[in-house]
Amino acid sequence: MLKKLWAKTLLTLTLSLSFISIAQSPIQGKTAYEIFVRSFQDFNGDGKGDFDGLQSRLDYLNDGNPNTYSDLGIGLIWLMPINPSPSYHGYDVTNYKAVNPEYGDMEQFKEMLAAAHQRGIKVIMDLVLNHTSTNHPWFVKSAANDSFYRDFYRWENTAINSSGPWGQQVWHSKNGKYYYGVFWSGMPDLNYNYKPVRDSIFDMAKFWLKEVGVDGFRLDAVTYLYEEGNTLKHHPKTLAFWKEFKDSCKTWNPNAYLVAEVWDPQDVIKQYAPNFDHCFEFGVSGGNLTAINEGNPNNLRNALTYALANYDFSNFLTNHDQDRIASVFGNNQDKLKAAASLLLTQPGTPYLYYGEEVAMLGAKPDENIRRPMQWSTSSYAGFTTGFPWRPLNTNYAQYNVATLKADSNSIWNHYRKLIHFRNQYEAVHSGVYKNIISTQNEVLIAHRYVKGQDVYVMVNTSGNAFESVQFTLSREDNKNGNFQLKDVMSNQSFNVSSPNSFFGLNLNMQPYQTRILIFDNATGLDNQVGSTRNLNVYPNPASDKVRIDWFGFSQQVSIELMTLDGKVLINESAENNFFELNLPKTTGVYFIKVSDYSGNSVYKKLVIQ
Ligand SMILES: [Ca+2]
Ligand SMILES: [Ca+2]
Repeated sequence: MLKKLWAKTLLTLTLSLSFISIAQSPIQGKTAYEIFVRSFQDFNGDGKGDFDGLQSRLDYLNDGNPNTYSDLGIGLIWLMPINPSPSYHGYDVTNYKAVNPEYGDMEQFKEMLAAAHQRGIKVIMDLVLNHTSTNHPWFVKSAANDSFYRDFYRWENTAINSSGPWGQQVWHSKNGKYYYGVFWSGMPDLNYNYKPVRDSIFDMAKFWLKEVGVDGFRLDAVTYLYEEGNTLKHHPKTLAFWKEFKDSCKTWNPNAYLVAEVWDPQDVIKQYAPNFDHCFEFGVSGGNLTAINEGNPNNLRNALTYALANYDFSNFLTNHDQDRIASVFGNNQDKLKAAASLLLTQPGTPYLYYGEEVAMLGAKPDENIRRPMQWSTSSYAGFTTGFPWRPLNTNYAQYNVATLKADSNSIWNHYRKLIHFRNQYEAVHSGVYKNIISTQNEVLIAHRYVKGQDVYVMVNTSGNAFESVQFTLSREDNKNGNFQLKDVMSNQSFNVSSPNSFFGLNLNMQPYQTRILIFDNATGLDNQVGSTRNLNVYPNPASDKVRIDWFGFSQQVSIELMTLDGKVLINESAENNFFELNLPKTTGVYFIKVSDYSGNSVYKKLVIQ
């Protein structure tokens, strides 16, 4: 309903906060998923996840069929380090051109890669270029004073007492000399001033893109490559290196995708952004958490405003370096759903961290936020038939894929629904983002649109219920008239009247509720505009039989022929995507209804003559 007084006041505010989306990356529109291979799925029973195990779970992420909605709808996976390494996490590499034998061999990796590509899933791998392991042959030879390899790392003859960016020891002793390692003595920094280092790294990147066929890289700790004197981060040579690295990767594969970890304030990200397709947006990502934790989306609005004005980006809730979001939110499922709603309706490329969709718990130390994936109620949650490399969370019997998949109100189904909605709606994955001011600051409202498509998202970031949230909207085409809006989360419909291209809404919001409103121009039940499910009936009108085709339903459906007042004349079940229905000897207007076990249904009018 239109409330003219406040509608006028809010009009100016609404208009002043719109942004235009910018550059398109090679993975535009995809939803991404971060995987720790060691913890995802063990195939050979040694208790450690591997490439074969990952391949066996690809259908879970995306079965490759755009007409099924039982998978998660993932279009890109980021594999945490897969190179050989003495550590469990792999962020200290011993061979840049090989895969970790604990995960499988190169043939198994390539087979998994091909299986992912068949499903439309792109695969990027972590590259850790700032440092290696002390076990890397380069360092072993360097420490032994090999004439070619000595300068692969930085050595000093005398102890240097200067400390690192966060006050840590950065010079470490070895054989009476000292080498530089910004993170840890076990991770010596490579010396990028020495041309053979740079050449080796470029050669390695070319190998993965051209010979192996990965789709790009997630680049670790990109700010630390070069250091001189007291400049230990953000050295101009570091920025220049990444520009050259990006240009080279694009010549080897024009669709290569590079996403960088720049764990810094937004003005720093802005400096790095042109040298990658994306940087991870720690401001927006942190803003998602504080919005829900504080019931106040102001910081998130500000972070989005800055990011949208300056660069394209990737975002997330938490990653492998941070306490898992289910632990941050005390396993409050409503808060977890609200955070997922923010992430999956935002601009940027959203990254899920594996297990987030089943509310996996985990707080530091790091090993505890990288535990085995929770697949089912069976022993070790279906992760391994052996003994897991790391204990599982004790609550896996309740929080696992199989259990949550069967519960239509679960966090898992919330993620699935939102990802498929995002995949389907260009307005959401690539459209303009316009912040809408309402009478309730705690409710974040966004108008996402592209030409011919409007989506309005409302997320209550607070634990309070609101009886009346009032705001003003317009359509992308500025059309006026009478419309029906449908909330795809609750299936509620609202009639709106737009006499002058603006229309007011007054909706209630439950604690942490999400509403996603789309225009539903249906005059009856037979026109489910924007629905993820639909059906075709032909011929129509028909006389003795009709063919019914449907999509968007999982597995078994029931098919009903109904009278206009809901009386069921025929009820059949089917498992394929079509059915030939013999019609009764009658005439008139009827409904065909297709529905599934979850209660999802679509109707179509059928005229029998
Ligand atoms: Ca294994
Ligand atoms: Ca460095």
